Amino acid sequence: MSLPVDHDTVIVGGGFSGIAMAIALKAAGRDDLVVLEKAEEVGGTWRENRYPGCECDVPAHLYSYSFELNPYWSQTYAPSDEIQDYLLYCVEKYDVRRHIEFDATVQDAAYDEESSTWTVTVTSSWGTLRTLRARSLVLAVGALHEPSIPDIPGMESFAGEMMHTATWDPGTTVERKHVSVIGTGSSGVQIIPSLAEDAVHLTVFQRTPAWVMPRTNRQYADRLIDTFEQHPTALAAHRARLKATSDLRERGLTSAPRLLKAASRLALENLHSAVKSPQLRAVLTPDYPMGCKRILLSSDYYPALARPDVTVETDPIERIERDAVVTTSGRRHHTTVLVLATGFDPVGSYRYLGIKGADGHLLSADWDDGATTYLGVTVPHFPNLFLLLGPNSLLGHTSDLQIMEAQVGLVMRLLAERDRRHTRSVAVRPQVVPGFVAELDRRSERTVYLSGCSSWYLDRGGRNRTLWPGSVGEYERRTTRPEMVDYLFT
Ligand code: N01
Repeated sequence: MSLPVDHDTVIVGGGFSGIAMAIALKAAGRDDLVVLEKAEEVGGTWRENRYPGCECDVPAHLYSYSFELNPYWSQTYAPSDEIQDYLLYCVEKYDVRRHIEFDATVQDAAYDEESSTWTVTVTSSWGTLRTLRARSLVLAVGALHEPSIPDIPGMESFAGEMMHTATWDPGTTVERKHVSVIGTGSSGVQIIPSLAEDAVHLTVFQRTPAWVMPRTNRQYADRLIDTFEQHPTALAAHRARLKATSDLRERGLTSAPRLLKAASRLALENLHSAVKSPQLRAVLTPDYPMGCKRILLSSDYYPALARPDVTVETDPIERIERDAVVTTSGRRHHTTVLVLATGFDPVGSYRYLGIKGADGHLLSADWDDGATTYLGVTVPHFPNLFLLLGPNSLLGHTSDLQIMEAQVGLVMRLLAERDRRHTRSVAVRPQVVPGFVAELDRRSERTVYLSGCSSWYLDRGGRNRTLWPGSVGEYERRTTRPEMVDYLFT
């Protein structure tokens, strides 16, 4: 049965990946598409994360679209508002805005086997509810979208300002306030130095010390920017160099113990030169292999922690009171602003969306025992559904945008093949996926990610269901020449 559709493709999410998907579809003449964005602007994680000090810890020339190189990045690691401006520029340049519906939150989506279409239920902040029918559904909802909020006794009684780093209100001021930060991952390490500058006193609750490498964030000289602007080949060569070294580093960091040892020495030297107190140094020295959690890059984090008006608390938190965070040893840290730098639930976005596929399969139920996909893009029993930057495909220490572009390319190839065969649906064959998951498990065993720490990369069972354990190059090869026999076209 063939049913009329509202759009050929519905894309959920207007962040980097949703916008890239829209651009690729338009370029291929598939412009009957809509991007459903829950907020009032595009940007995804870069629109939401507006905490002081927020920037990208991947060089900007690599953290941008390969098809839209930007000669104007002001410094090696771009601040979040510069990244957001870049994305806004791309939206206008590629005429994507007219395809975006804002204030459109997808509640659920169901696949109809008879018509091979998706029915997507969308709500707005006004409470309106409507449905859209589409042939293909792309979930570009991001892995860093659902904040992970700790369940600490007494949180509801806190009378000051409390926010997660991803919900930081830029109007917040911390001058003359006692601030506490829980969490010392990538977000914590970025926000802590700037809060330390402004607060009367800052208490940092550290559960696990991070490995921190020194970082130099160079301003690009006008002359270099001019060269990049006038000579696109120089700009492309610069990016290619960054890509080559970052891919090498990613591979080395994940599975080359000698390189990791050398990098660990550098990180410890960084700690020694920035922190003079042996007691504080001991507290900040990690006791697990470097790279197991994301390696942090900062040259102002350790100096901030060494300030006299900053306390690093390592006793576990017992409870939160009206105006304090209290540890199990009874220490009471007076707090008027409480910042949760406690990370994200990488499959949270998928859990809250009710995605119902063929034969009664529910994505959240199928993933109850761990998120499984094929190459991070397709899921068995979910025809014409494509994920971007979903589980099984993120990278630990370099630009995820490289993986995302490869995924957009794979989606385009699958759609083209679906058309070429004059079929209405494409889905990964269910029998292909166990082999892929076994490969992920086998290869993850050899990476540093499973070397004895806990991290958001691992699921409840301690398995890596988040990261791609190979190189970017390998991922690009496997998606550029997909094995079409792995897919079912009906
Ligand atoms: O989150 P995290 P994040 N009590 O999960 C602690 C990306 N990112 O937002 O290590 C006390 O890394 C937790 O402690 P522990 C990047 O991909 C990128 O910082 O579990 N502490 C940890 O210290 C990154 O990997 C940029 O023991 C609690 C921290 O909170 C990802 O986002 C910038 C706790 C969480 O660290 C996530 O980073 C920022 C509790 N109950 C983020 N619960 C770029 O520059 C959690 N913690 C690109």
